[in-house]
Amino acid sequence: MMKRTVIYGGSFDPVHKGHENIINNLADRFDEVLVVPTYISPFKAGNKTASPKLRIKMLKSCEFKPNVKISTFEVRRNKCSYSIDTVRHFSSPNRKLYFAIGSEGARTLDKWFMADELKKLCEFYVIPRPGYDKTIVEGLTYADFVGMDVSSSEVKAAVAFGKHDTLVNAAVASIIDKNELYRDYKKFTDTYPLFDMKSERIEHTYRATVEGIKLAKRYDVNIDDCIIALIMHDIGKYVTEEKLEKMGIHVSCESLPPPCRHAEYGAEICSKYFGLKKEIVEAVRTHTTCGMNMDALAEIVALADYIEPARKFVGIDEVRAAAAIDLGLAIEKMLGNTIKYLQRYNKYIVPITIDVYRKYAEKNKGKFELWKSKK
Ligand code: DGI
Ligand code: FE
Ligand code: FE
Repeated sequence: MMKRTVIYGGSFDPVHKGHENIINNLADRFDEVLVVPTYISPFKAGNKTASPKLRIKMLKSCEFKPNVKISTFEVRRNKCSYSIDTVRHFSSPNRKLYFAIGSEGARTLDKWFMADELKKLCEFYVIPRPGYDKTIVEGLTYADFVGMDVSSSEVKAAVAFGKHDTLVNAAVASIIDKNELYRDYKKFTDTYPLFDMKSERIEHTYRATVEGIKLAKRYDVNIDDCIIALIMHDIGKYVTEEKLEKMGIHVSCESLPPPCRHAEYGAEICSKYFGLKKEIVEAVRTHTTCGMNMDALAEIVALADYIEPARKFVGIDEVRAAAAIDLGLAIEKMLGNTIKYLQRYNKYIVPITIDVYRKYAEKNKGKFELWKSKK
């Protein structure tokens, strides 16, 4: 009797509810599920990455169905494995092997090491992620379920807000707590009281950070930078210039309307107090008014702040839809809305905001006609 066996690899750093959901779905559809955590170089370990021992401990603490097995094959080899090594290891005459991959993997498959050999040994089983490219690659099998929209990066950001227990099961959360895993971003949230951050603002910041991680993945922007910039984006919201002066941070924003000053304060705090790199500082600086030379990181920070799930601005759904297609298009829509809103309430509009809007509108001219006509 041939056993239908599926291999599901990943760093599981940490295993979260999205993985558990996928593993249990696989367990319903295959005779055997082999969960294979990857080796991670010890040089990468530290606050951002858990040791192999703990990653396996977290996996073993999950309640999987009896046909799920956790394999230490890759971890034990003490070096990075290619998929071909793992597939060869589990090949046997009484197994029909499947190899689970995400939609991203499906598109890049041909570039994989020994792709042709791999295709002879196993069948690829694609698990689409929600919101991802829906292009179907021919010759691959697609799962009849969709993965959940959770990622390990979100768990790491959630640790800084004490919210990881919503994304991982209770046993995994307690391993994270006991071993003080993933505390990297906590040094930023720990300073919130110093800058008088209010609890609603912290909730908004967390939602914007999660939104930013999704955009960073979608647009291939450094996730670590994106998390830090969003955790810090509103840090200047409640501090006064006097307080900053006492901390040795000199700022003067008289030319800016009061609602926009916090971005400038935040940027100076990021630079002078935390010594953060320029890209992050500038992303914080431009998050409210936008700027003429925004990079993708700055675009994501401004957008994630604007479209986080609790926001209810007029026209926000169009900005959300645009953000799934193109960052520049989404910025144009966002600034269009903001300018209309400020005009309606007769508020002073910072000239740069209008310049940036025009720049993006010009750049997008003639593009996305099909998308716009569907609206
Ligand atoms: O800090 P958040 O509330 O999360 O969001 P934000 O940094 O985008 O700030 C939003 C506020 O800034 C909102 O009240 C609108 C205001 N704003 C944005 N651009 C301008 C502006 N206010 C004035 N007066 N002029 C602007 O150009
Ligand atoms: Fe803000
Ligand atoms: Fe904000």
